[in-house]
Amino acid sequence: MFNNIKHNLLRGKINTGKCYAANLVIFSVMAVSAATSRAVHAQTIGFVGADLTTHASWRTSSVTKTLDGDGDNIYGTDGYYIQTGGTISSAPAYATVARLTTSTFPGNGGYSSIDNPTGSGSVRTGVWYSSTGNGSEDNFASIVMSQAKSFRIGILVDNTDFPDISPDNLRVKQTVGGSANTGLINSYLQPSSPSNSDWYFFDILNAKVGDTFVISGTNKYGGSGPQASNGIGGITFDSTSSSVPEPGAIALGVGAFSLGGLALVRRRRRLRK
Ligand SMILES: [Ca+2]
Ligand SMILES: [Ca+2]
Ligand SMILES: [Ca+2]
Repeated sequence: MFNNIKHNLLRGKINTGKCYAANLVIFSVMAVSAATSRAVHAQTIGFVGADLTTHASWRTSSVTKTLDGDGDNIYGTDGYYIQTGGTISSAPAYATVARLTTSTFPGNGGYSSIDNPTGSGSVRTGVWYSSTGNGSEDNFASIVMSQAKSFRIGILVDNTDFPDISPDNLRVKQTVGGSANTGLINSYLQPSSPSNSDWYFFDILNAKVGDTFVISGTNKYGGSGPQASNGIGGITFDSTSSSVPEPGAIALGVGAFSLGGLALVRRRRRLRK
């Protein structure tokens, strides 16, 4: 008898109230889990902090770097773009990076020198820049994802001879696949000693293939003179862990939805009686 019922259940001939209730609850849990999963894996972008002490020693692992995304005390472990006489680059495996400024400048004696990422010694930095009006927000670079990834970017500023070539605010925003946006983050001469290479870090979490992000910044003293320029010295990439959901929040969500499913089943049973 039992085997017969089980056989018929498997073949879909019997759909008892209990079976319906169980199926509904299971479906409810699956639906909530899927919704929770989508919410947890939405892309987020956030400002992490500024490193105002490492300066030139960005590749020197003996200098502790609490803001390094992967903890090896080397900025740009996954990749980097540094403007010098040309652009020294090592592309990250998970994204394509493009310069969006109108111009590049190789630097001069007043620009900071930093660790040479391709050998010993140091390299003099320059900038990816555009010359625009005062207060203009200019795009510096785009990042197009070729793999799903959570990562941290570092942006090199305050490396120039005229300090106001560096932007006074930075922003990272998503332009394809979503609309995440950090808002403008103050990056103006922090602290007040200029031309010593500062690094500003932003996390991009749960990025998907095809997502596009843009780094931009506002032009301090745009309009005329050398300070009309608005630019950054480079970008670094390091892996970082993605955000994880609060276990309590998920359990509550599933429980609340399941109770709702059970209430619906009970109401339908009452109607049948
Ligand atoms: Ca690193
Ligand atoms: Ca400027
Ligand atoms: Ca500084």
